[in-house]
Amino acid sequence: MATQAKSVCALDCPDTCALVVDIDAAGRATKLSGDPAHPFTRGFLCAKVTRYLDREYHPERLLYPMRRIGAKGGGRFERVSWDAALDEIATRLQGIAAEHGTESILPYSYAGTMGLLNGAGMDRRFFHRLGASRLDRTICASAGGAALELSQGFRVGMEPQQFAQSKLIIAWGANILGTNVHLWPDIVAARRNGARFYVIDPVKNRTGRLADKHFAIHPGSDLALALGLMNVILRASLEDAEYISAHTNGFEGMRALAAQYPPERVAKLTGIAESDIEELAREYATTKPAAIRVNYGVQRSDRGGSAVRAIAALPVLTGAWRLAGGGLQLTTSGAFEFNHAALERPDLQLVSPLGRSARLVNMSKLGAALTETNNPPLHALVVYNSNPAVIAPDQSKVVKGLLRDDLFTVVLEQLRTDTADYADIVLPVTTFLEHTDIYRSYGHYYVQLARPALRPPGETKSNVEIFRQLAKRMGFADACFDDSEEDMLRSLLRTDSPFFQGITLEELDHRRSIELNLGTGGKPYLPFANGGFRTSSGKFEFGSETLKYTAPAESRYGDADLVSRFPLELISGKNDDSMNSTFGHRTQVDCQTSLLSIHQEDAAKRGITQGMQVKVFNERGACFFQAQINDDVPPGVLRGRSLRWHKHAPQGLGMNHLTGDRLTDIGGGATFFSCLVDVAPAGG
Ligand SMILES: Nc1nc2c(c(=O)[nH]1)N[C@H]1C(S)=C(S)[C@@H](COP(=O)(O)OP(=O)(O)OC[C@H]3O[C@@H](n4cnc5c(=O)[nH]c(N)nc54)[C@H](O)[C@@H]3O)O[C@H]1N2
Ligand SMILES: Nc1nc2c(c(=O)[nH]1)N[C@H]1C(S)=C(S)[C@@H](COP(=O)(O)OP(=O)(O)OC[C@H]3O[C@@H](n4cnc5c(=O)[nH]c(N)nc54)[C@H](O)[C@@H]3O)O[C@H]1N2
Ligand SMILES: [Mo]
Repeated sequence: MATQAKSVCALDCPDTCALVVDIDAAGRATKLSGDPAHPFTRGFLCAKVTRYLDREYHPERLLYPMRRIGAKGGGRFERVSWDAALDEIATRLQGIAAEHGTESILPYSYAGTMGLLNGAGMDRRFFHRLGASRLDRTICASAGGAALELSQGFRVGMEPQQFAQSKLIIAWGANILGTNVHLWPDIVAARRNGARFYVIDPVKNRTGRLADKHFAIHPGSDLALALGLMNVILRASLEDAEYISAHTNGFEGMRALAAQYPPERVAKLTGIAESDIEELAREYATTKPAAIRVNYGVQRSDRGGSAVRAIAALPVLTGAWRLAGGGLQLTTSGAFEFNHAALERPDLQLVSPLGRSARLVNMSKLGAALTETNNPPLHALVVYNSNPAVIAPDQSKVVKGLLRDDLFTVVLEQLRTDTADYADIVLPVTTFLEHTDIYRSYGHYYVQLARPALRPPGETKSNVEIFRQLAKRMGFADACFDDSEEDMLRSLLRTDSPFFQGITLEELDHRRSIELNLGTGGKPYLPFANGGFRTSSGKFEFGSETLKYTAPAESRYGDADLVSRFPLELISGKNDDSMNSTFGHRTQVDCQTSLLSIHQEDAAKRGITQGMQVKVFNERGACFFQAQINDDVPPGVLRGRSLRWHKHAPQGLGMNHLTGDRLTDIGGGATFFSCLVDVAPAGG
């Protein structure tokens, strides 16, 4: 008999959708849809997850443990038993720990699944107990996250449904239709009520095309724009003086800094006309309520952290936080105050051979970590929930590291990714449809639980089970390695946070999705209407002393020598039709990740014509694309869409052969979008 089951989309996306899975009599899923009962999912899915079952049942799904045969990186493997695979891993890790110290072992993971048990659960316990190097997980959101912590003390923002009440919505480096499509209905509702919708983005993507106004800002100059807007607001005395005096610190410094950024100066720094800056500022300050949806695109550049701090100052300056439908959203994740320590057990480091916290290795510098790190050098890498051979910057270095014969690499995966090709041992894992997990969100305030909807195929196991078994193999006797999924869920929910008041595992099992207890009794959640900042001062910290704008070195306005050699800026933003590299197995010729948008002016100068194969290059490497000449980008900017698997790209070269591994100003994040290149016909 056909049935339906509930699940949760585990992909790394702010929307964290509630799913309904149609299952036939043989237990096979026939359809995925958005749960119509979920207040944010509202019964629809994005195009990529609608087709997720192609991936679930892909003929190349990994089903058995495998061991490398032949040369490192050659991608040749033989099937082995789980016992053989786990024994070999344990023996090798023990040997490496004995010879080089436990910190010569590095886990590498990110948000391939957003589930907490499989994303930061038994794995964390395992590596803490082992005394392995700790991974600083900076690849995506750490600059913006750190900025909010410094300014607001707390990574929360507007409830998404409140955007429907806004009268002015600014999507600031936020491709809502591409990466956060479940917010779109609220924007449509607001516009029906007369709201205006503006987009600030160097690229005119689908979201920008649907806006009332699109501001094509120079990449990496958002800090300057925010300072310019503050300049106009303060000059016209449109600030909320009462809110500022009650709830902020450092305002006078901010005023002095903003005074140095009049519109005529900011126009030059940002490429946005003086009159547009003037009007935008006045409109933003006088339209109530006004909302800013800023996404992570803004902070993937050298000055990204400061940019987010300055943007976050705007709703504070105007008191936009006072009203429902006003404020800002970068993330909502800070409200999910689970008992992470009980799940991850950082205390286990004390009983590891190190007896202290292990060193931190920044994941955005993986190439350097594998090829340059000493004391001790890395000798083992365990990868799960991530595909570093594609997604990490400065790929030439990453690949050089992965090719090291004296690096033992284990990869837990669902498909034969590029990273899996470099493994010594590949372990087949379940998908989110096949295991239990619990989910927070970074785009809404619902906590969700998923139980397995489908049977795990072949010999696949979940990350949780694999690390549990590995712990036994390593002789870790601590009781936490016997914990079941239920035990782990209960530990996570053992929290004093008021947000979790009244939320139990039983209730979650029953309802699957529960709104956090935002303490509003059903009224809109206004996190900062009356202050409520969680900085040590309890106030919003303007931090003006750290916010002076200087052009990023890797931009058309930075290092003159570099600019003369590589005059174009490459933005490798998200592809509407994929999820980082998660759908990289698709090789259809229409795959958007092989396209490059270029402006007519830049194309003509280089003899590039429509549809031509082109080579984008800089001092770090090269990558090939098909040119699309259009007005998606202004002159000086190229746009690629991330990310295809290297093995499906010409000469095995991907986007991240071009990007560098410099870190952001705050938070140690990756600077994917501060990237200078040039382009030429591929044949030339
Ligand atoms: N379809 C799809 N959805 C996804 C993903 C995906 O790969 N595909 N990835 C998921 C992940 S991991 C994340 S972190 C989120 C990210 O979601 P977003 O942050 O929305 O995605 P990005 O494409 O990184 O950046 C957003 C926009 O910022 C713009 N941008 C680039 N540089 C600048 C700049 O200097 N200033 C300004 N103002 N804008 C700039 C880009 O052109 C882009 O349109 O999306 C998630 N959702
Ligand atoms: N040039 C450029 N590079 C970028 C970006 C960009 O915009 N431009 N974006 C950056 C950003 S924001 C991010 S977040 C990173 C994302 O980079 P990654 O975190 O590497 O994300 P994905 O490429 O989607 O790969 C996730 C992998 O996890 C696997 N996976 C899923 N579920 C499970 C599971 O339960 N267990 C195990 N073991 N594996 C699982 C999937 O099969 C997939 O291969 O990429 C970064 N790289
Ligand atoms: Mo991300």
